[in-house]
Amino acid sequence: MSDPSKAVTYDELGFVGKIRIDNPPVNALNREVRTGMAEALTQATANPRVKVVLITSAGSMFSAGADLKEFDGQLAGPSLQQLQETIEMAPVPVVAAISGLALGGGLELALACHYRLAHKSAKLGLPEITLGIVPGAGGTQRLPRLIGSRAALEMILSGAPITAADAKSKGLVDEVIEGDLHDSAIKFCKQLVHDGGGPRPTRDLTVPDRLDESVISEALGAHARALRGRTTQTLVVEAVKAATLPFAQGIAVEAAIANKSLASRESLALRHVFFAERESGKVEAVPERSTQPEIERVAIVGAGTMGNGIAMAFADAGRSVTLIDNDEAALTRSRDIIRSNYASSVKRGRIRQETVDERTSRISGSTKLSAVSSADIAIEAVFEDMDLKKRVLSDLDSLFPSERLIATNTSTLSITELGRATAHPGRVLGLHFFVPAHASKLLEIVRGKETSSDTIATALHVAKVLKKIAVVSGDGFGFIGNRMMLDGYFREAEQLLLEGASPQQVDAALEQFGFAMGPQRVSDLGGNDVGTKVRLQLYKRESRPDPYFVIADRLTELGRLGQKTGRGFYRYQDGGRDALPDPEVEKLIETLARERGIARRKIGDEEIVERCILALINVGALVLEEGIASRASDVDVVWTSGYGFPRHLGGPMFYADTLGLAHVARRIWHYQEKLGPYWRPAGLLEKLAGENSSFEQWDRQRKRAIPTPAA
Ligand code: 3H9
Repeated sequence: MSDPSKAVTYDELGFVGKIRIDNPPVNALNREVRTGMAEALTQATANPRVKVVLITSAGSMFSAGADLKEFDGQLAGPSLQQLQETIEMAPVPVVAAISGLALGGGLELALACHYRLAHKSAKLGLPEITLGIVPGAGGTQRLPRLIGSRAALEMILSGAPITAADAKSKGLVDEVIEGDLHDSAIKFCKQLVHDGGGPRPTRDLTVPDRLDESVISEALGAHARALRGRTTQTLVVEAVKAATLPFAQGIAVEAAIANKSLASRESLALRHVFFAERESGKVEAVPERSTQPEIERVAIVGAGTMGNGIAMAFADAGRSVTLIDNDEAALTRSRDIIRSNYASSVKRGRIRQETVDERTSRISGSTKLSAVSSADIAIEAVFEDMDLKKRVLSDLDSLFPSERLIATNTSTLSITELGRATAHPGRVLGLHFFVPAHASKLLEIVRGKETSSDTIATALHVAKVLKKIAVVSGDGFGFIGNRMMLDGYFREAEQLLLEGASPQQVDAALEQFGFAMGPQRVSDLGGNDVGTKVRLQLYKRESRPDPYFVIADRLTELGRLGQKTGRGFYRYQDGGRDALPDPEVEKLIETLARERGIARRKIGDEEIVERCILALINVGALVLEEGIASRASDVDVVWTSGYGFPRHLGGPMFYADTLGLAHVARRIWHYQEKLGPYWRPAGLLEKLAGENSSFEQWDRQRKRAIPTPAA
C-alpha cells in the first residue's frame, strides 16, 4: 500500500507496479527519494505478478534533478547512478511518465528507463551547465545514444529545456500525451505487456554520430557569448566525446569529469548565486502570508522612461496599468514609445503581434491623479527631484486607500524623507527598477525607517508577480548597488584614468575579468549626465573628497553625454555603438590630473582589475556593516543580476571569499599606504580577515533580518 507521508510511494495496479515521486517542491532526487525508489523497484521486481514498472510524479513537475544541497556533503544512500543501473537492468520494462519539468538528474533518470512518455506541456532539459556542472548521471552517455552526439552536445551546452514535441522529433521520448498523462501511461504499459515489449536498455544503443572538430567548434561558437569566461563547456565536450566508447568506459569518464566540474570554483560560485537568488526574497520579520493581496490594477505616476518601462513590466505580467501624467503630450509620447519598444521585440521574433496587442490594451493613460483610486498599488515615477516627489506622494496619499502600498521609484533619494511627506509613511517604500524596467532582472526594494513589514511583504509579492529577483535594501545613499558602484568600482576606475590608464585600457581589463562592458562604456551607454545628476543628489546628503568623478562630470559639462550625443569617454561615429578612443578625452584627463598634482604613469591591467574589484568589495563590506544590505549573498545577487558582475565568479563578496579575506585586507592596506586614506578597509572586512572567517560564514551566523535603516 502507498504511504502518502513518504517521498516515494509504490502501488500495484494489476500487473503495473507504479512508483510515484512525491518530494515537494521540485521532486529533487535526494537520499529519501533514491532510497524509496530503490526499495520500490526491489518490491516490484520481486513480485512475479508485476510485468511492467511505471515511474510517475506528484506535483507540477517530474523532477528538477539531483538535490543541489547534497553536493556539499558526503552523499548518503544509493547514488542516482546505482538507482539507474537497477532500472536499466530490471527484468521487466520500466516506463517514465513525464509531466511538467524533467531537468538534470530528473531527465537522466528518465533516460535510464526503457520507455519515455511526456505530456504535451512537459519540458525536458539538462541545465547543469548553468550551475557549472557536467551532467553526471549518464546524461552525456545516454542522451547521445538516443538523439545523437551532435544534438546532445547542443542540448547540454545550451542548458535550455526543449518541448515534448521537440523531444519526440529528436527521439528522446516515445510518445507525447495530449490528455490525462496518468491514464494514458497506464494504457501504454498495458499495451506494452500485451505486445510483449521488454526492457530496452539505452546503454545498448549505438551512438549514431561522432563529434568532429568542426561540429564542436560550431557548437561552442553558438554559445560563446553565454559561456564567456567559463570552462564547463570544455568538460562537456570531453564527456560527450566519450559516449562512443563502450558504455562502462564512457560512464567512468563522465563520472570523473562530472566530479571535477562539481569541485570547480566556477560551479561553487554558480551554485552560490542560485541559492542566493532564492534566499534574497526571504526576509525574517516580514510576515509569511497564506494569501497575497491582489495586484491586478497598478497606477504609475509619471510617463517618462522609467514610468513607461514599469508600465510594460506590469502589462507583460498580465496586469492592468493606468499611466498618469498631467501632460497629455507626455502620455501620447509614452504610448508611441511603448508601441515602438514592443514592435522591436516583434521584429526580433521575441513575441507575437497578438501578444503585443493584448499587452498594450492593458495600458491606459490619464491626466488625473484621482485615477489612482481604483488601483491595488501606486508607483510614483516622476522626475528625480525631492520636492516634486514629496508633493506627488503627499497627493497620492490623500487620494489612495490608506492600506495600499505606495512605492517611489528612485535611485538616489531618501525613502524615509519621502515617506514622511505622507500621513502614512508605513506604506511607503522604494522600488528601484533598473533600465530597461521591463527587461531587467533585479528589483531593489528599499525600506525607509517607517516602512512597515507588511508593506515589504507586499513588495516582495510584487517582485514575484513581475518575475524579478528582489533584494531588500536599507535606506542609504545609492542603496546597495549604486553605492558600491559609485563609491567603489567606478570611482576607482576614474582614479586609474587620472593616474595614467586610458578609458579603453580600463574597460578592456574589466571586460577581460568578466564584466560584459567596462565602466566607461557603461557610463557612455547610460549617459554621463545621469551619473552627474545622481551625484548632485548625493552632495545634498553627503560630501565626497576630490577627485570624485571629476572626469565624468566635466564630460557632462562639455555636453559629451555618451552614445546619445556621439561623444563621451569615447567617440561614436554616425550614431554607431563602436567606442572609438578620443585624443580630446586623453587631453582632458591629463589636464585634470595635472591640476591635482597627480603623477601619471604606465599602469598594468592586473592593477586595474585588482583595484577596481577590491574597491567594490570594500564598499560591499561597508554596506553590510551599515546594515544597508543584510546578507553578503544579497550583495552578490545585486551585482550579478543588476550590474553585470560575472555570475561564474559568484558576486563580489563570494569572490572576496575565494581570494581569502586576509589577502583582500592585506592588499587594501597596501593601496592605503601607496594611495592614501581613501583606501581604508571596512571594519567588517578587517574583523572577518582577523578571525580567518569569510562573508559566507558571516551570513550563516546571522539570523535573517530586514536591514535596519541607515542612521
Ligand atoms: C543535477 O541534476 C546533477 C546531475 O547531472 C548529476 C548528479 C549526480 N535541488 O527556483 P524555485 C529548490 S544538477 C535542491 O524558487 P521555480 C529551490 O532552492 C541539478 N533544491 O522555483 C527553492 O527552495 P526554497 C540540475 C532545489 O518554480 C525551491 O526548490 N537541475 C532544486 O521558480 C523552489 O525553487 C537544475 O539545475 C534542486 N535541484 O523554479 C534545476 N531546484 O523554496 C534547478 C530547486 O527553499 N532548479 N530547488 O527557496 C531550477 O531551475 C528551478 O528551481 C525550477 C523551479 C525551474 C526547477
